[in-house]
Amino acid sequence: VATKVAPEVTVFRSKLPDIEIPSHLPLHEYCFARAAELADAPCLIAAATGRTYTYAETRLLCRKAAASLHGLGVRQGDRVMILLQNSIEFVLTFFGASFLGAVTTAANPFCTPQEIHKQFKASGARLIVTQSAYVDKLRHEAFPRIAAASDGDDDVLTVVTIDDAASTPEGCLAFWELVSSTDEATLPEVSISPDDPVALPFSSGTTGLPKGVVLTHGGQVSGVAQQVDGANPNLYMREGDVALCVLPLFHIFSLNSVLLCALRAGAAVMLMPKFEMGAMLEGIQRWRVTVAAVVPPLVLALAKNAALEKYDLSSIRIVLSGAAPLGKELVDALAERVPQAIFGQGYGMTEAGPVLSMCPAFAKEPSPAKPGSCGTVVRNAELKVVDPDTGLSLGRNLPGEICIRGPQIMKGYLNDPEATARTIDVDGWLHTGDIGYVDDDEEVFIVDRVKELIKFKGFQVPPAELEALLLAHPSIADAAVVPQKDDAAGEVPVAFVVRAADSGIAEDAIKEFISKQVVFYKRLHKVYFTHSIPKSASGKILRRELRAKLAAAVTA
Ligand code: 4UU
Repeated sequence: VATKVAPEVTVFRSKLPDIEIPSHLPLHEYCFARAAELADAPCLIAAATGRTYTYAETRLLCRKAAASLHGLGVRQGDRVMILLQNSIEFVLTFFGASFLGAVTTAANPFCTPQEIHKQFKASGARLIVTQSAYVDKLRHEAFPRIAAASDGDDDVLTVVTIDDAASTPEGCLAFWELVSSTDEATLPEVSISPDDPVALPFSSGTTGLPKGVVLTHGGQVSGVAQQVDGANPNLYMREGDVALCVLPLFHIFSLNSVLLCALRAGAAVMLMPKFEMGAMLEGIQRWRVTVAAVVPPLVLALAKNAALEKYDLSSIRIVLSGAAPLGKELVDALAERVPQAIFGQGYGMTEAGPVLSMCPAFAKEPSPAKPGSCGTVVRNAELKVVDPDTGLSLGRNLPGEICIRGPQIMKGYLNDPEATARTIDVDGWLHTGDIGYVDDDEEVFIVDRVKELIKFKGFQVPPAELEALLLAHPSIADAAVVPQKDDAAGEVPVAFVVRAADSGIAEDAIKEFISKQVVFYKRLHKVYFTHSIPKSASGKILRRELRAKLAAAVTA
């Protein structure tokens, strides 16, 4: 019998020592661990109203929100959908559900009714917390009837709106009326295990349609601890810090690295409902923001904005960019105007819980990072780089697919064991679909993406979703959607389309057909007509060929 020799695996680990992670705690207990000590310290700042909530107030309101949800029938394991911009109510609903052992699934309120419904249905939610402005989307025929009480009918949708009680739409319940009239003492004792889900963001991962990403209490506690816990936290925040929360909380970057990390660290979170340059600069100046989480297009907008000079931005000490590649030129352009700040990147992926690597210059005892680097792998985790064709482990400075293993990664995709098995292998390695390498100083560099995913300003655009919509059009015989490089957005989705026989359908008609059905960042920017879509023997679209075609057309 031949002995199988395990091929050598190069595992990259953090230079920082591993830490003790209290992963037995439910996420809310872990994040509010110092709420009593910091009772009067600011926790949440609503930039829109100027109201500040202390740690004691925030925790109490979260418990009241939990008791309110319980009063509406939400039980341990149930799913609650959040359809909100960044707001106090988003945070209260998220932690309210957590206190109950329930799970929140947050969606972009700008999504179309069809998009929202897909996530609603897949998640199995029965209750949605939203704003009256979005309720019409939930009156779409696909959704169950909106009703305040179930009146014997099981298939109804409970909708809670955050606006003042007077403007509560028909059939909906007023969030603040519920919260203020509910006694937190009615909150039941629930026993939560680290393996229980707490959040269900949607992501298309390396292939296919968006899927529910099951993130657990233990996983999120680990993911936050890797960033802000220990004697030398990698992302150093403390009481007195103010974190800018302008990136949407329905995306994991903002939820985890801004909200959860800031609360754990005892910092305040300045919530901005949407990106508006003037209001954001105003807010940074007024509340002395110290830590700013951004995406590259936001860095670009800031760097180009002349109004910057008119604001005092001297409080900013950290600018953390993520979700898409950040070039050196962009950093230099903004660094000139915010000279005291340290610029760096985090590299995350929803399924990875989310952070794989973080800039070491953000640490309490900082070490430098090179331009373009995504930082070093987080503690208590292992990273490896594999040849995408052979799966064999690669050494330093050799680009390949980045894989991550650790307590922070997702439990799996909701109700999709096959997709889970394609992403997390039998040894527990999560395959990212990103191509990158680790250099001599342990720094991670991302150079390409082998997965289908397109990122428009950091937002996910799953090609499979657009392809399915295109194929549903009677004048379209075949279609493929791929990313095209774009200065402002990073990437934009463009389509290759094969017209049905005898069809003369025009580019504009196709673009409009899609834009009616999708949120703004999934709109097609260009349609290229072609005679056939290149495919492998097994029928898979050869996206690399199409991307090469685009690149050649641009340089031609
Ligand atoms: C090049 O984008 C995210 C999460 C980002 C994040 C989270 C916490 C960044 C910093 C942080 O602290 O998640 P998804 O699932 O929307 O998209 C994941 C993909 C990655 O696989 C990669 O292709 O987004 C891309 N990406 C990046 N690319 C994420 N971060 C980076 C980066 N540079 N810094």
